[in-house]
Amino acid sequence: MSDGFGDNRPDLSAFWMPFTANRQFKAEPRLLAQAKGMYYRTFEGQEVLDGTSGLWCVNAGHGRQEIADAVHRQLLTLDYAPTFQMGHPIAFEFAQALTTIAPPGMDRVFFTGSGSESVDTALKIALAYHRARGEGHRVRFIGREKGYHGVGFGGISVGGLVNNRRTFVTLPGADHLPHTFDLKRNAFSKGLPEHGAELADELERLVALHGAETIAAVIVEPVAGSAGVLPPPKGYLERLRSLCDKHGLLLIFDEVITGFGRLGAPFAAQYFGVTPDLMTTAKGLTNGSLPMGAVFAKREIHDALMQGPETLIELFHGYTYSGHPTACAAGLATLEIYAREGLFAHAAAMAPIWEAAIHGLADLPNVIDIRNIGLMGAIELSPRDGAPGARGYETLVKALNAGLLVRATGDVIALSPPLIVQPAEIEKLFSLLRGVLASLD
Ligand code: PXG
Repeated sequence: MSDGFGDNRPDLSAFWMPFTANRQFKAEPRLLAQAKGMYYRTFEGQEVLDGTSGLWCVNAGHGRQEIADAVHRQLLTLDYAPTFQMGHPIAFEFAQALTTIAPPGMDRVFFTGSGSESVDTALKIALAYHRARGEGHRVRFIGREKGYHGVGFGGISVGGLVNNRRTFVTLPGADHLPHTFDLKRNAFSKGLPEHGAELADELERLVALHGAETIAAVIVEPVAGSAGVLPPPKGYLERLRSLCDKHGLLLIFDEVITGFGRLGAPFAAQYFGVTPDLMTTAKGLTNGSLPMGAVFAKREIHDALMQGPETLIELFHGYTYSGHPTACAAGLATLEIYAREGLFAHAAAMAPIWEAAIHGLADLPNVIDIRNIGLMGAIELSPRDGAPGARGYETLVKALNAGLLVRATGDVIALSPPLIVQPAEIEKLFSLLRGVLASLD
């Protein structure tokens, strides 16, 4: 066959692919078949540098033997056991281990199966917490424009990406802060943009509009990821924290992307020195090896729900796979790798090299902004007249052909390499990308 897949290519028709232009993809498929370290290998055998840690999740790099061994052992020791009114040791062990890297005071952990489930869980915990304290009138949520909080009904309701919302119904009672993207004032910022902390004060307007006593929580990504890597303006998160305190609102950080070392600290909470009340995670929790999420809660929030008769279930919420033993084994092995290899500190050490390298593309045509923080980065391309997203998609395809995996959302090229990345690979990544961007019309 001319496309090189030969006779072994699977039939692509049955798998209805997520967030994909299915017909376009199946006409011209891109199949990743193997992975090790910083590299994928395509179905056709081409080596591809992983510029995106899969989908922001394979923080310790691909094909880690320790994770494979731990999962194998666990599958044969205890493959599955329930956590509803039963328990198994490794779920407790993993939760306990997670508290050693958690932000101060956030030492209670609720396990889920994904980031979307973590978000719905956090929103529900916020409601249950207020109700347990006699403030059941706090039922509204404040998200932010351009926010991405997964695809559950809770997540799309507080989320702020129109394509993820318009086809579906959203929960009543969700309102949104303005986004912080400001090309005019902040283009080509290195790290945190100077301008926009005052946008956090919009929370005052929403409080005045709805009444503080009707609002349960504010949820934001500390650094917006899916919207195209938008680091918060200097001082913004601190202001949000103090306004939430002033009005009795819980602050939820959605750390599904920023968690587990992406910024060079365990969580964005520690990176920014701003502690939320609840924190949603997934992805890097198991190095992307098995699906799992976790919500971290301040102990006071957990304890507020531990009241009433001890025979009663305190929170009517949970999943078949909450604390799945095999996922816990993967997670524990992942945490051990992060610690043993000092990967969070390594990410912090690589961040300045990453920053210099990504901003080195500023001279290329069509580049209208470059953003970076920790080991996250984005290059914003001007849209082609009448064809928004075309330049971004073409970059994705050409980069893959050149041996580099990037993520394109619209005309934003997002990058988030595994934290094991070395300076030579950073150099290679941006030299490949430079070639691709220079070749675009
Ligand atoms: N919150 C945040 C901040 C996320 O980034 C989710 C929740 C949902 O997680 P699950 O595990 O349910 O997918 C996410 C997921 C992209 C991209 O490239 C980002 C995500 C997923 C897929 C693609 O922008 N983030």
